[in-house]
Amino acid sequence: MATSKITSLFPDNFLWGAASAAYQVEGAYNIDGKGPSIWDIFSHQPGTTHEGTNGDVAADHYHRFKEDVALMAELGMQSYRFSISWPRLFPEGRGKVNAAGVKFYSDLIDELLRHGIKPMITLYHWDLPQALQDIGGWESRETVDAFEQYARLCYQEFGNRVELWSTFNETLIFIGMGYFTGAHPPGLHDPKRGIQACHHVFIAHARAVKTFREYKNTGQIPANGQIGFVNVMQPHDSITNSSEDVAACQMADDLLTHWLYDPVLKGEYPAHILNLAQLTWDVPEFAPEDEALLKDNICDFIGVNYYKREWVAANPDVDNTKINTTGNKGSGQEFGIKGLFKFVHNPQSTYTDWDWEIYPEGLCVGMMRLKERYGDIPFYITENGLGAKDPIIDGEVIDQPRIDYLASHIDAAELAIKQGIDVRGYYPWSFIDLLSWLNGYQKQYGFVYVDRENDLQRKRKKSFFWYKDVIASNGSKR
Ligand code: BGP
Repeated sequence: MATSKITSLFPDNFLWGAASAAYQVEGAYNIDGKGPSIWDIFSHQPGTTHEGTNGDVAADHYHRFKEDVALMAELGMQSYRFSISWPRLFPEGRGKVNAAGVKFYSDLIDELLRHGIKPMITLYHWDLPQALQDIGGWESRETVDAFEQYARLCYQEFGNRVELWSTFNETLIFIGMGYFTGAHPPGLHDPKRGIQACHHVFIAHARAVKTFREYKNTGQIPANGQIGFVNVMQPHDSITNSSEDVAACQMADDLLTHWLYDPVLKGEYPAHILNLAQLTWDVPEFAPEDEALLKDNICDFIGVNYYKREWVAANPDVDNTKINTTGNKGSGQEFGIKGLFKFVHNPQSTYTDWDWEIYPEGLCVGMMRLKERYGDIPFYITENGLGAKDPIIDGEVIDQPRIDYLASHIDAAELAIKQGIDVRGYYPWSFIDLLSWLNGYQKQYGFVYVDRENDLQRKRKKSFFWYKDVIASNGSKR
């Protein structure tokens, strides 16, 4: 429940923000010289997304960004996390630059700064240029070269105005769903190819961090510029104390957390898992410079996207990956990798309509576990939120469950600070209602409602007014 306190433990320079991603919010998918991304192509194929929904129009933020930034300012947002659409800047993924794309982001950044809102840029939130997928996507080293070219352009064009950058958003999802479960593009079920693609992502990240520091050293990016990596933070807990379940839980942690955090925070893979992958599939294959690149380019901060924890059990039988994309409780299946682990429902827990456990404490526990493994790194909570079909009562969007969800997670963020964790910002997902990749527009997350029946008109939800007070009181009123 929302509570009122006299003071909070959030430091004065704590950043209260909100987040979005280009494909989910911008629309204008084929406007002003933008090239197609893998999501433009994938979502137009029948049967790939909920009822064929796609980001062709999304919230039309591309055309309405001034109105949206005005709403952000009214909300009191101090920072806005958004991603750049790579094919809007490079329609072919590399080579010729699309000046109209550069102008769009330049104008957006200026508009944010004019309103005192710090941009936090994500370079890659999954919309790979299709032209690069056509040459192998993340399986190809050419995509790594192209990413560095793209990152360079962004630093050159926007670096003098933007302090906070992250390279990638959530390897767990775009590699996991792209190469293991097949639910995201490129729609494969091939661990060997997935592990190699993921390795190239880490190398692309390391090269972009290296280039970033070169720009900083020459003063083209200000000295306070920071670059990080954003990962899913999904704490795993064993459903029983049996040694089988505990071992399965450890395996889930190793594969889904340590495999994806170690390369960017320690500059290496967990040795025993690397061994296993190389024995089983002969990947990842290292180029001569890879090892040093990873070691020398540890990032400045980690962004954590926290929505839920998973309960884990041993898994002798289940090989399912069908998730709930309807919002009807219980409509997914148990997720599992046979022989390794599976995720199970805990009847004692509370779940959303999409079967995601609501466990606010996990936000604190997750960061504590990461701190234990990686030491004292700065954290930004780069996503956190409740996906729901919001009730409209007498024309007002009364999203009380979202307020309760966010308030309890802000409690957990404050507890983390109390435990000595260096948490520097909080970016609920999402600023505005936008496309959910596989769930369409029915799964809402925003503070601002978009009336899809009525020319995409914006409307402030109940949570908008609540979050405004949270920000104004630096978290003490919630
Ligand atoms: C994260 C993504 C976001 C966003 C969010 C909510 O994994 O980074 O882009 O979509 O999850 O997920 P969903 O839309 O599937 O509910």
